[in-house]
Amino acid sequence: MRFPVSRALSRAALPLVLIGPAVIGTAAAHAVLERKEASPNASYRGVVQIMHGCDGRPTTRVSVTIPEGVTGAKPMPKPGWEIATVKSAYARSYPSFHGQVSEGVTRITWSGGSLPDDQVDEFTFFARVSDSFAPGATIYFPVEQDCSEGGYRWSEIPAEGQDAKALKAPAPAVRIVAAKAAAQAPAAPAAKAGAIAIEGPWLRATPGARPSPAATSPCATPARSPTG
Ligand SMILES: [Cu+2]
Repeated sequence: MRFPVSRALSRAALPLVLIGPAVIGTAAAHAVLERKEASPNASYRGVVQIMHGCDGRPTTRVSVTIPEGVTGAKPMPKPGWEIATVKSAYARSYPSFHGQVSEGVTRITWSGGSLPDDQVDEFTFFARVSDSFAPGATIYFPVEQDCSEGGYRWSEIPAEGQDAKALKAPAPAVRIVAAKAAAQAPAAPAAKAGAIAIEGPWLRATPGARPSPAATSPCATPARSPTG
């Protein structure tokens, strides 16, 4: 057991060792959402923060996937960046501010800009968190980050009981909490679509996202080419 592991390390881990301090410095950064909590039946301001480029190269494209159950997503324009959206049918219809909705934006992409590695920026959208999430659930907004060369896929979902900090390329996560306003309608029976039902599709949608033990940190090496 030990021999194959050390052989794998000798091949794969050398670049990681060489840039070790840089990895430690940015380990908590990655691509994240500024607001880490949202409530059912409430709007959510999603601010994707890009904290670094790819091994010194500038970020040129940021694309966020809006998960099922998050409706009415709209990007905020951003000077210097072009916006593209993908609209798809939802798995079901959801109540919204203007009646039921059964389709909407499921992906937002900003491209054409150039964010230097030593600067940070934010890419903002608004959406509505539906009643299909119960407090305690976590929803994920996978982010693709492409640079002038290379890129990252922030799409890993922690397994049950796994600490997201252990992931090499965690998907930005938002925890569902009960709305604070006690005056609102009594707690909706939202538990019918609990965490398992919601997280299942993402686990299936990101096969192979779990890193192998010898995988290098995505902060160390561009994980995939933009065309990948
Ligand atoms: Cu990072």
